[in-house]
Amino acid sequence: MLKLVSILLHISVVLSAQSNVLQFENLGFDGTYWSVASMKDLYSDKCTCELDDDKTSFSGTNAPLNEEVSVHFRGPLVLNKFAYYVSSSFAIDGDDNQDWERLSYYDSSSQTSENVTFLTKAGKNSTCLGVGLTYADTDGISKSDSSQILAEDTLIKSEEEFVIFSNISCGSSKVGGDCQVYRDDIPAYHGFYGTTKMFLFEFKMPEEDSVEKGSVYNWNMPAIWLLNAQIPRTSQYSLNSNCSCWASGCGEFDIFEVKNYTDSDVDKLFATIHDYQGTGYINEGIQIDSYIERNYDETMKGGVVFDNDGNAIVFVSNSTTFDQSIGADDINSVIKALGSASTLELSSVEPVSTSTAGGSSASSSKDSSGSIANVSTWMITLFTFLLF
Ligand SMILES: *[C@@H]1O[C@H](CO)[C@@H](O)[C@H](O)[C@H]1NC(C)=O
Ligand SMILES: *[C@@H]1O[C@H](CO)[C@@H](O)[C@H](O)[C@H]1NC(C)=O
Ligand SMILES: *[C@@H]1O[C@H](CO)[C@@H](O)[C@H](O)[C@H]1NC(C)=O
Ligand SMILES: *[C@@H]1O[C@H](CO)[C@@H](O)[C@H](O)[C@H]1NC(C)=O
Ligand SMILES: *[C@@H]1O[C@H](CO)[C@@H](O)[C@H](O)[C@H]1NC(C)=O
Ligand SMILES: *[C@@H]1O[C@H](CO)[C@@H](O)[C@H](O)[C@H]1NC(C)=O
Ligand SMILES: CC(=O)N[C@H]1CO[C@H](CO)[C@@H](O)[C@@H]1O
Repeated sequence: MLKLVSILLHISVVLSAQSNVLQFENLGFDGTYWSVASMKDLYSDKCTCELDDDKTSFSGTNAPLNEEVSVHFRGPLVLNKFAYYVSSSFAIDGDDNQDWERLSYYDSSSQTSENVTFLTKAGKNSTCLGVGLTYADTDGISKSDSSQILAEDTLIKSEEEFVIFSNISCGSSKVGGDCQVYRDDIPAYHGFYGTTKMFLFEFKMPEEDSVEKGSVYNWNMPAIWLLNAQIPRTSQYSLNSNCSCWASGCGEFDIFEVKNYTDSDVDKLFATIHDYQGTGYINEGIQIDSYIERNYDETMKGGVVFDNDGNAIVFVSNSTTFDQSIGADDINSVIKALGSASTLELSSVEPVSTSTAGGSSASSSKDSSGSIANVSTWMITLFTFLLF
């Protein structure tokens, strides 16, 4: 018993460890989710959403996060640089790697932008979809009538958000269309495709000094995350789980997220996946228990690499570069130089007991304890620990 207690103590030390590399392994599984089929009466009390009768199936490496994703930012945050890359073949431990080619780019200081569209929640407020997306003005949060890029050093405050999509417009909104069904009063763009893709950021997450504590829910809790691009095009924050594919697990990947403003957590950036791989609890998701330190005063650089072996590697490194092309070996050595990663190997399946849980039941999972997922998380951490 004492031995168990001491092992558990060791685990809790490992659980709260600071790291510069957080790595999910075995990412991707065979599953299904429901896309939205229709949205009606957006601005009346009769507002309704319906999911497609046919499930959308996904499978393979990094699925469903191999689908197109949009990139989301919450303040307090300054985005200095953003870049999106693809590679035809890259594995973090592989030896047949191809270079990364940059397909999208934004640089605040030179006011350069390639293949990006900044959107924000400044549209009309629908009864069941919430506030719609519009083009973001140069401050990141006001409505613009056309695509703009953020002004140099734009600081968004707590709770404020903007999103980056590609500059490729969606075809018509319909089931089976290139962007599926989307809210018809938004500028709708494609997200960023790829099984093997990489997002790099240069950013600041300064202390909140202008919004009063307690006045907003996500006070002093900056974040950078990815959503299946269908989600924001229908509804990001609807309480009605039929208004987006999120609740049925089309995918969210939190790259750098402060999850609580308490003193012990406000400087910790966690990485979390929200889908049903190895968990039945979409709200909690699966989090790597180690964290990256939030640096208030310095510019941070880093990002996430999705490789073709099912690894998703979140890292911060001052050696991060944003060149048009980045050598496979260069990325590998940037990451390797950071020391050993805190890893979490995902289970290959969704739990049987919840595999039939669709959008409608998922919204009630918020209060569930998630104990099964946590036990396996602990065991994996324990194995990692004992191996050292
Ligand atoms: C999208 O971005 C690319 C790269 O910057 C550019 O060549 C292209 O003209 C842009 N397309 C549109 C529709 O803005
Ligand atoms: C949008 O409307 C809902 C009620 O339908 C309300 O609760 C919410 O505060 C509104 N949001 C904004 C930003 O006005
Ligand atoms: C813009 O990004 C999208 C990402 O989905 C990609 O398909 C497209 O090829 C990119 N455009 C250019 C000009 O690189
Ligand atoms: C979602 O749609 C299903 C099927 O039409 C329905 O049974 C369920 O009540 C809806 N859920 C919500 C939250 O409206
Ligand atoms: C932060 O932690 C406190 C205390 O544990 C809790 O009451 C609060 O709900 C948490 N806030 C968030 C946003 O999770
Ligand atoms: C990056 O550089 C800054 C400023 O020199 C430093 O404070 C920070 O610790 C460095 N970050 C990493 C991950 O090495
Ligand atoms: C009861 C409990 O400890 N739940 C935790 C399980 O793990 C998730 C992350 O994987 C946490 O968010 C839950 O709080």
